Amino acid sequence: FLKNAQTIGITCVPFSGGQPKGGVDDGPVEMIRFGLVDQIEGMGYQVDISEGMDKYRTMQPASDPAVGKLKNARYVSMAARRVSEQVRAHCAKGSLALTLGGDHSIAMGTLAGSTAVYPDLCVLWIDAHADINTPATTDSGNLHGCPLSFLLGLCEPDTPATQVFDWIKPCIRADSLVYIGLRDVDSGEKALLRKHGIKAFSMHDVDRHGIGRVVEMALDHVNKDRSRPVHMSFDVDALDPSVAPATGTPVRGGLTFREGHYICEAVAETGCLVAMDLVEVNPALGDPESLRQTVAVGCSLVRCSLGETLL
Ligand code: 4U7
Ligand code: MN
Ligand code: MN
Ligand code: MN
Repeated sequence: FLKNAQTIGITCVPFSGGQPKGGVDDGPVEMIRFGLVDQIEGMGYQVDISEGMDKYRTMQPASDPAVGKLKNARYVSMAARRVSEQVRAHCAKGSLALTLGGDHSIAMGTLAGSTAVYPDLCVLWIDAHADINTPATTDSGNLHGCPLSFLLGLCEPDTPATQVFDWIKPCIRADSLVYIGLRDVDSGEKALLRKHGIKAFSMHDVDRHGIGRVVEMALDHVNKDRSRPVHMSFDVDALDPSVAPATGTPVRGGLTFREGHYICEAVAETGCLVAMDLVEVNPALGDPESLRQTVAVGCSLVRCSLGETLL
């Protein structure tokens, strides 16, 4: 694959169906309003925005009863499928696919799309949460806590959920995934991480080793010689709530402003980034200053991932 794409293909996903709080569907419009497109163009990239903002809201089915414990399953499936087509098209053109969420259930689509073009890519999942609940292990029934179980092929077979999401084929191997930032992992998720030997760097590991070593170890695990394409899925709640307060499931004790940016800079340095998600910015939560701060930090993480701060 070609390192260092010259075009950024943006997919805006104003979608909140993977969790119960309204407002996360306004994440993309707020980041665009903050000037993200001009900022990226100012760095010398071409920007290609694939479609307008309203498509996802209008695709909600009139009736979407729970599928087992899963809420809005049909809506999430339809939205993620559309996202996968957008992201695949961007990647197929050789653009770096940047997806602005929206809640994290949309990663079912972003990774289905990116892996269709780059089957050998590796995944950096930056999050307070592991997002690997299956239809059976989830307590909340919120699909933003489940995308990885579908992508890894860990869902229980032959259930109603597998039918609703039948278009998602397992596309990520357990040894091609690594986490940074974890600090709120459900017991069923811990069992899955152990069972499948999935590498995870929690906040405890960040405290112990420092972010520099953690990112190096994470990249060494999935991308030893820095030759594989990288998809980074960045949930803004990986950051400490003092840095990114406007998000639906904040957890204390997160990454500092610099630690979050360091991850993005180190990924930019590899030249291997082919897709990035920036999700879970919820402008409806908190006061105007929390909103401004969270949107600003989201845009700043994106720019750093595109190499802004490299000399
Ligand atoms: B996010 C949770 F139970 N694990 O499944 C769940 F703690 O995309 C949280 O990382 C999921 O924000 C958080 O509902 C999903 C919960
Ligand atoms: Mn999270
Ligand atoms: Mn998440
Ligand atoms: Mn969250």
